[in-house]
Amino acid sequence: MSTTPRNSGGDRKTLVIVPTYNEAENIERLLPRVFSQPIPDLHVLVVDDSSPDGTAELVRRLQSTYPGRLHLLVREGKKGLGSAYVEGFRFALSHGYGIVVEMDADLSHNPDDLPRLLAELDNHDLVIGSRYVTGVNVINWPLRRLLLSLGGNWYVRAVTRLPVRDCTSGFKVYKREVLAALDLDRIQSDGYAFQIEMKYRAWKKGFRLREVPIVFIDREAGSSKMSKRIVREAIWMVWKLKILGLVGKL
Ligand SMILES: Nc1nc2c(ncn2[C@@H]2O[C@H](COP(=O)(O)OP(=O)(O)O)[C@@H](O)[C@H]2O)c(=O)[nH]1
Ligand SMILES: [Mg+2]
Repeated sequence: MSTTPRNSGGDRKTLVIVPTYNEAENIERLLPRVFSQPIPDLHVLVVDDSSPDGTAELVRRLQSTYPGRLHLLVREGKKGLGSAYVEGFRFALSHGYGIVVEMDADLSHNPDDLPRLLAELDNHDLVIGSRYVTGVNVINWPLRRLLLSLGGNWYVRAVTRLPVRDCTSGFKVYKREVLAALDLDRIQSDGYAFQIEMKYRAWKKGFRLREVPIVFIDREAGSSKMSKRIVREAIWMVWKLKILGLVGKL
């Protein structure tokens, strides 16, 4: 398998979108690792929900280190991961990015995996960094969290038939065409449900999905924003998606 990045042409600018809520410590460590990847025309957009820990101010200060390549969107109040990504997608589409990456700020997603994920775009439209294609590649999660993730993925596949092992993965690479084909106004889910919804909608539109094995390491700094509400939302959302798919209203 080649690891040559796909975006060698001038029109294949890549945008890595990183949503943040109280990730000052992590974003400072993440950014140099992303920008050191051998990927041409690589930009980052941080979408911060006015984190009380000053994540946005820190990013603003770092902008001079990466002139013109580090973008920041600050929203008023914590509005959720899903809508942060949707705003990021709109930014990507309106600024001519050809490749768009979803990535967590907490270093659970390894920036060194980016070239390997991007290389798969030669033959696919949505590439998913997957914890579950080669066994279970998750480090440092409590057993309860792992069982919730594995059980959740089984449930999503059983209900929707989405042919993906890691339906809730948030490490993803889209070709611009995928985002342009989706009606972003309709995407209102958050957390797990958002990750499932994006994959399901892309699959239903006939785009080619590909899972690439990654190792997911639980965060060392900061705290998780996972909640019972996010799990509940995902439980009913898969039925909503399935029904919308069946009646052709996706
Ligand atoms: N902008 C924004 N980012 C969020 C929000 N909730 C979570 N995030 C970010 O989404 C990413 C994943 O969240 P995380 O809490 O690590 O989820 P977990 O890995 O499932 O425990 C991290 O970069 C968070 O800072 C939110 O409401 N708004
Ligand atoms: Mg995390």
